[in-house]
Amino acid sequence: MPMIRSVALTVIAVSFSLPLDRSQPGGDPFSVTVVASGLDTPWDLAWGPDGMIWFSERGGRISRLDPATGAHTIAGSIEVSHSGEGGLMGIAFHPDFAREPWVYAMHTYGGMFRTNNRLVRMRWDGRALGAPQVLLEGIPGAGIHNGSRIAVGPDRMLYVTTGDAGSSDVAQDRSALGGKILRLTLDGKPAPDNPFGNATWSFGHRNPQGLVFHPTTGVLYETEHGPSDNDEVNIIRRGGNYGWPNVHGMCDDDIGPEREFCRRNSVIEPLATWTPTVAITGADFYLSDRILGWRGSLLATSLKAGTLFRFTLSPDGSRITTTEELLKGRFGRLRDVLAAPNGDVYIATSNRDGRGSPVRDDDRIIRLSAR
Ligand SMILES: [Ca+2]
Ligand SMILES: [Ca+2]
Ligand SMILES: [Ca+2]
Repeated sequence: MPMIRSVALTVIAVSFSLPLDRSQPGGDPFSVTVVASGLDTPWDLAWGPDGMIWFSERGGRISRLDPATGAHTIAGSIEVSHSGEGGLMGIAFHPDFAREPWVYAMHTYGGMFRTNNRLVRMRWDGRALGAPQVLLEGIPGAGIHNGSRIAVGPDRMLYVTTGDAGSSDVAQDRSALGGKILRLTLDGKPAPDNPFGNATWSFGHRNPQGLVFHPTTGVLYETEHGPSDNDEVNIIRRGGNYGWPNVHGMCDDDIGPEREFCRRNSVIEPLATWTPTVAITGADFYLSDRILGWRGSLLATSLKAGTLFRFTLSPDGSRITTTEELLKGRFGRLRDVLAAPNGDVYIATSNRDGRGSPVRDDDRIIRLSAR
C-alpha cells in the first residue's frame, strides 16, 4: 500500500512540473505550446506565402501570426453577418502571390430575411488588406451548414465547399450553389471543363468543413458533418454524387432505404464515418519526418469530440488504415489544423463559437512540436 501511494504522488508531481502532454501515460510524440490566446472563434489557419500563419476569426478579422514569436497583427477585416455558424470562414492565397497578392475569403452576408455566403478577394499591399471585391455571391447561407472551406488545386483553380444551409434538397440539384464543392477560376468564374457546365464540381454534400489536396497525388480529400449520424471523410471526384440527403455515410440502409438510390445515382461512399457524430472539421496532410511516424498522415480536427484525428492511408490513398485520436478533450472544441512546412502542427480552438465552454484564455492557437 505505501508503495502504491508513493507512485501516485510521483505521477502528480510530474504532471504539475512538466509540459501538459507528459502527464499522459505513454506520452505523445510531441510537446504542446499555446502560441496565441484571447482569440474569438478562429476558423481557418493558412500557411502564407510570406512564411506567416494567416488566420481568420469568425467575426471578420484576418490576422498574421509569426510562428517564431507568436506575435500576431491584424491584416484586415471584413464586414460580415455573424450569427450562428456563419461569419468569416475560409481563407486562401493566389498561387502567384508575389505577382498577384490576392487573399481569398468566404463569408456570410445579409440579414434576418436573407442570408447568403460569398467569395471575395482582397489585395495585400505588404501591410494591410484592401477592400474586398466580390467574386461569387448568392451562395445559400444560414445560421447553420455554411461550408466555406477554400483550397487551391494543382490545376490552379479554387475549390470551395458550400453547405446545404439547412435546406437539404439543394444538395442533389446540380445547378444550385448549396451542398456542393465548387470549382472556380482564380477570378471566381465557373471553371472551364467542369462536369455540368456550371460551378459544380461535386454534389450531394451536407456541410463540408475540411478540404485539402494531397500534395503529391493531387487527390482531393474532404471532411463533412452529418446530421446526428454519419460524419464523413471523402475523396472528391469530378462530378461525384456524395448522397446527401438521400444517403448518410455508407450505402448500407442504416437510416432507411439507401442502396437503390446509390445504385441509380452512382453515389460515392466515404472512407470513414462516425455515428454518433464528432463534428469533424479542418484537415491537412503531414509531410514531415519531424514527428516520428507521421509522414503522409491525414490530420483532421473535431469540434464535438475535441480531438485531433490522425489517419494513416493505404499506399494508394484510397482507404484509411489506422485512426489515432489525440488531445482528446484537452483544449475543447478544435476547428482547424495546419501542418507547417517545418513539421510543426498548429491547431485552432473554437470554444467561443456559442457551443463550447470557453476558459479564460480561449480561443487559442496551439502548436505541436516533435520532442
Ligand atoms: Ca486551413
Ligand atoms: Ca455522403
Ligand atoms: Ca448509410
